[in-house]
Parts: sequence; C-alpha cells; structure tokens
Amino acid sequence: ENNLSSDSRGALIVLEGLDRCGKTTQSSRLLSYLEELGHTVESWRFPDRTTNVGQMISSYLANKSHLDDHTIHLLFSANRWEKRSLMESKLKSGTTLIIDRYSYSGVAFSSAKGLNMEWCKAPEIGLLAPDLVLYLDISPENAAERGGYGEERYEKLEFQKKVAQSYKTLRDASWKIIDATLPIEDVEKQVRETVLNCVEACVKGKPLSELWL
Ligand code: DGP
Ligand code: NA
Ligand code: NA
Repeated sequence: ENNLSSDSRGALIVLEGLDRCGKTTQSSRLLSYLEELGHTVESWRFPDRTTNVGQMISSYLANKSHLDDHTIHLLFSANRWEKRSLMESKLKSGTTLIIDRYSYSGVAFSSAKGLNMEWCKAPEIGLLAPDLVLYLDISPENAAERGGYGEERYEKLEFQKKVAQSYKTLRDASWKIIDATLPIEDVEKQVRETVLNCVEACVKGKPLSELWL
C-alpha cells in the first residue's frame, strides 16, 4: 500500500440539506468519531460569519439588511473563496475537513429564489470539489416540524420546498443520500460507513479536484 506517499491527504467532506435536517448534530458526532480513530480533523461551516463578508451575510440572514439577490449570492460565494487557500493547505497537510454547507447550498438557495442555475454555479467554479457530499434527506414538512424554525430569512416552509427541488438537480457522483428521518444514531451509522471509505481513498492519494465535476 502507498498510504505513506506524498500524495496522501485529508478528505473534504460536506454536509448538505434543508434547514433543521440535523447537519450540525451529525457534523459534531462525525468530528468526534474521526478524532477517536486518530485522524486529524476539523469541523467548519459556511457561511463563516466571523469574517467581514460573513458579517454582512449574517446581517442579511437576520433581516437586518436588504441586498439584491445576486449581490448576496456573490457574497456567499466570496465567503467560500476567502477560505479556499486555507482549505487546500489543510487538506494537503493531512487534515480532513467536515464542512457544514458549501457550494450546493449556494446554488440551491439562490436558484430557489428564481435565479438562473448556471449563473448561480459560475462563481463557485474553481473552488475545491468535495470528496463526499452527505445529503441529509428530509421532507420540508418534516423539517418544519422539528422544533420549528428560527427567525432567519430562509426558514419558511414554502421556500424550503423550492430549495429541496433545487438540491435534487445538483446531485452528482460525490453525493450520498442519507435518510435523515431515522433516529440520530441510525443516521450517524450511515454517515460513518460512507465516510470511512472516502477518508481511506484520500489517504491513498486520490487527487484533489475542483468544481464543478
Ligand atoms: P446555517 O448557518 O447553516 O443555518 O445557514 C444559514 C442560512 O443560509 C441557511 O438558511 C442556509 C443559507 N445558506 C447557506 N449557504 C448559502 C449560500 O451560499 N447561498 C444562499 N443564498 N444561502 C445560503
Ligand atoms: Na439555519
Ligand atoms: Na442549519
């Protein structure tokens, strides 16, 4: 086995899904699991609200500012671009990244507003392509019942139905659809099995690639 080769790297694992699908819980459980197995791993999320761009996004999501749909789309994308080089260096140095939302959220949420899908995808071109996208699948109605939505802009049933439709058109070979209506432990089990294969392939030198695949 060549798992000590210089091409060995960390895996880029993305969690996607509707609001309230359980991504945050699964991210933190997956982080602990991979740490226990001895992997170097970090958990990130987008939007990253700590940067200047992230603060503009946060204010928009809280309905404290109003931005044109195209403008906010580009800010979400910029927020991923400002982390791209750090992401690449982490992966190349062997750190696995678990990321809560990525370019698929970018396209699914903006195209749900009626923006052209190809236009939405364009600013994401050249970002690192995930090795695995775990889509936590739950119906919009089921998600809405989970303790209700918060106050944020997109947390409304009618809008989430459109987001679910947009996500369906984005599925590719990197996606694994996980039944997120199962009990937390069962979801976790499905996540673990899929992730181990993915991490293994990256350790063995699967090359990094860029969006869109
Ligand atoms: P979260 O912090 O995961 O709750 O995400 C905040 C909200 O922003 C959530 O409703 C999903 C949405 N969102 C995440 N990324 C993007 C993006 O790139 N573009 C758009 N339009 N919405 C996004
Ligand atoms: Na949210
Ligand atoms: Na969320």
